[in-house]
Amino acid sequence: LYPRDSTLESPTLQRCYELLNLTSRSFAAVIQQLHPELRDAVSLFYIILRGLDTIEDDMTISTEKKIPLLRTFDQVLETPGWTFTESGPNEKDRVVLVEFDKVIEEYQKLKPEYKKVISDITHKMGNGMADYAIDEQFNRDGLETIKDYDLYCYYVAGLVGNGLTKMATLSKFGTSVLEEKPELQNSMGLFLQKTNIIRDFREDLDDNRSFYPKELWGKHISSLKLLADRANAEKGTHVITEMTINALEHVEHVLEYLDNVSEPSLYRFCAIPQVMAIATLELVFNNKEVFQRNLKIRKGLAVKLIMESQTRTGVYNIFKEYVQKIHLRNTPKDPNYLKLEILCGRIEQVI
Ligand code: PS7
Ligand code: MN
Ligand code: MN
Ligand code: MN
Ligand code: MN
Ligand code: MN
Repeated sequence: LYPRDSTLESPTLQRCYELLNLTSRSFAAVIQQLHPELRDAVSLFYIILRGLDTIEDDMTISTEKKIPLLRTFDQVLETPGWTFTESGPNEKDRVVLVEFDKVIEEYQKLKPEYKKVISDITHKMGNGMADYAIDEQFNRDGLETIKDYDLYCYYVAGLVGNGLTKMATLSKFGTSVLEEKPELQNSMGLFLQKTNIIRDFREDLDDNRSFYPKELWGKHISSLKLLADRANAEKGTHVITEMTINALEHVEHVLEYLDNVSEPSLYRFCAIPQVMAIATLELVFNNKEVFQRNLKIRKGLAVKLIMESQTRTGVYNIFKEYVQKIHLRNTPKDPNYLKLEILCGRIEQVI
């Protein structure tokens, strides 16, 4: 829609866009076609939070070192020249932190109102991540209650929804309805994050971490680690059903949020990740492979979904298709059969 013109960009800004392309599969394309008013601000917002998440995810950094880094990460934005080279060699996005001086330089050139949004959200997210990283119990056995799970997801994703909505309002590309309804903003982030958490079960477990809340898995199995055992696959699928129902509860809010975005490039930016998420949720639902490896939707499917997300009708059709697919694969053998039947039926009514 609005292609970048890199001849107008400084070499450091061009490098920031390379960092964006290196670290994001799904977001890089939609961010780069955003209206020029928002493009640089949203790109830098993404890269900065990617840097923060790289620290959060690095299990080779000691808790004593990690907590203060997370809590003060917003101050790094005011420290020209700051870089961090101590991430473990396996951290896939460590390059962002190695070249963080370039990110800071370009962040400093943004409009003050966009800088304020980025630094506020970075401050809140870093402190939220630290609250959870401190808890060794959480690292080993996952979260306790659904409330803990929702709060963690609010810190790492709901806050992004708040920040992006604020930017949309500042640019006058979002309607005031969005600002008045923080639950809708939160759901935009939580639906993406919860789908990522369900899908990343094995990757996170292999890192000695888990985000599935015990309130949901504890009804089916005595320890999360047992789900990696193929003998427990059926119990595993029951756990995924619990997690899928919990994620699907956000869909009606997501669709309401999208209905209040008017600018076309912002609409695509908001809608495409949500469409990818519902397709991913359908892929992982009732799928024992989640406990063995990281499932990913096929490249060809992703291309098709992106093309269909140009219009509201296209987006609604995709949601309808995947909710119906989940509905059809629901089986009476699942302890939550009835609950999922009712929820899918309810969502299908609003689509
Ligand atoms: C559009 C109103 C600023 C665009 C986009 C980097 C992805 C990485 O990937 O399991 O498995 O390592 O460690 C709301 C994005 C929520 C956030 C959270 C949409 C910033 C993003 C840092 C709201 C994205 C949800 C960690 C934290 O999980 O991930 C609208 C832009 C959005 C970043 C995401 C990710 C969290 C995350 P992975 P993890
Ligand atoms: Mn991560
Ligand atoms: Mn993380
Ligand atoms: Mn601070
Ligand atoms: Mn993940
Ligand atoms: Mn069960």
